[in-house]
Amino acid sequence: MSVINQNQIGVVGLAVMGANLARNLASRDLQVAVYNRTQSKTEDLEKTWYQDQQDNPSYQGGLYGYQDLESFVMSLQRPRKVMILVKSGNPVDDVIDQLLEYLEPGDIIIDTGNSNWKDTQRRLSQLSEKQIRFVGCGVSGGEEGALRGPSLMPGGDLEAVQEILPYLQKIAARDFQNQACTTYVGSGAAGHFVKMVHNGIEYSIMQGIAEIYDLLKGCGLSTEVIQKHFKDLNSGLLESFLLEITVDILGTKDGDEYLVDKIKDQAKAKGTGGWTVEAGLEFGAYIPSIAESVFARTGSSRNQRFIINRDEIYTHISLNKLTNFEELLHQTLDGVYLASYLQGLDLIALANQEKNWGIDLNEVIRIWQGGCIIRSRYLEKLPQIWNSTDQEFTQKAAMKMLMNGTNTPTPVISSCYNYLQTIQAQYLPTNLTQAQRDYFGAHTYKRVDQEGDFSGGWS
Ligand code: 2AM
Repeated sequence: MSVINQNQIGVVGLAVMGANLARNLASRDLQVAVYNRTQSKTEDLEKTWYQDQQDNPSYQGGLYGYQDLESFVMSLQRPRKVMILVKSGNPVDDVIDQLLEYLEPGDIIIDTGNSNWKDTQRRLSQLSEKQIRFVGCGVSGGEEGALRGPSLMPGGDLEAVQEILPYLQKIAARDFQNQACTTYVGSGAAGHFVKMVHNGIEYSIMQGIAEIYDLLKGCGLSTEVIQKHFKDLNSGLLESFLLEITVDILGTKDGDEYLVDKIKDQAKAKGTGGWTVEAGLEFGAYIPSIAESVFARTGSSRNQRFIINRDEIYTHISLNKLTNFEELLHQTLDGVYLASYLQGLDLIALANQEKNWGIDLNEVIRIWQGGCIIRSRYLEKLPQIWNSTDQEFTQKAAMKMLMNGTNTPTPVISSCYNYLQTIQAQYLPTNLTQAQRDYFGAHTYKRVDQEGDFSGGWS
């Protein structure tokens, strides 16, 4: 295929995410050019698309593979729109450099990978010098989402985003009002920053779910019964993607046993959770359960030297002493979802304030309602909670009660509990901390009864 100036959008990088996004675009009647460094992937995708068309004769779009980058770029309508989906880090810069040989001023590069927001900021300014318009676009939903409808978080050059938004709207998931789960998130690195925080929230909720699973296992319940509990939990505000997949996972057998029981407990991470914690430190955001969830994965590779039989030292919740166990579980997980979302929103709000990205948090919450990993019914109620000033987070009582019944480690449930307690505390003991800092280092303190900075006065 070497038609010039014909395709509406191009995709570079055809591993599963890139291939699925390209298929999604083509299935929405768009003419899509595709290119991959290793040509066999381009050919595989062409075959898959051929099959897609056989299965869906109504498809009007096209997907065209190119063997070299030049003819790929030349095949695109101007201003050219090129999505790149390669490994984050140096490969993104490599591909951008290669594209620059053929792109012209006004063309648009959309980085749909999981790039670090600081790289996005750097690329924006480097590319604006060359009059190439750059969009850092967060994508959530995994492989299935990329194919059937992800949540798309584009940020950067406003006009460029407005030009690609009609395409993004076609391929995105739908929110609770059936609107596309995409919007102009904000200027600069807003898109990738919001995606990163999404992942931080995801880590925290996932670890919270794992801790509930651990508590239920500790009670001596079978996987079948635990699955039933998660089915019940997946209702009301907690109706969510992560609980849906947990139910599926807990129902999956490998031979006579459950597959989950055959999986090693060492959790891996690709880095976005850690980046969120770094950003929390940088912007002064209070995100304890996100931090705990990142360290819970690190901690799962604990030093085997110290291992002892946990069944001998852990105490468990006695189910027969609790009449309202299911309600306690529901309230506890509710507290985890709430605290995780609030921490993420707080971090975005602080970064937004400092960077002036112009992020509308209600829009962020809306575009997370469909397609993405942290989607849940909670997101319908979250704006009301986020914008309110007077309400008590009643989940705390259940969280406390559940944790009191056991000494199983619950880093995320505990930190969500502490988070909710802390943000609702009329006063904290940090007056003493300030006093100590001033006592040994003359770091000064503020007084409740007078304006200004004070030091000394110690006997
Ligand atoms: P490949 O198939 O040739 O390896 C995810 O790894 C995707 O990123 C793949 O499509 C991969 O191409 C692509 N990729 C990784 N590093 C790259 C680079 N330096 N240049 C171009 N594509 C790259």
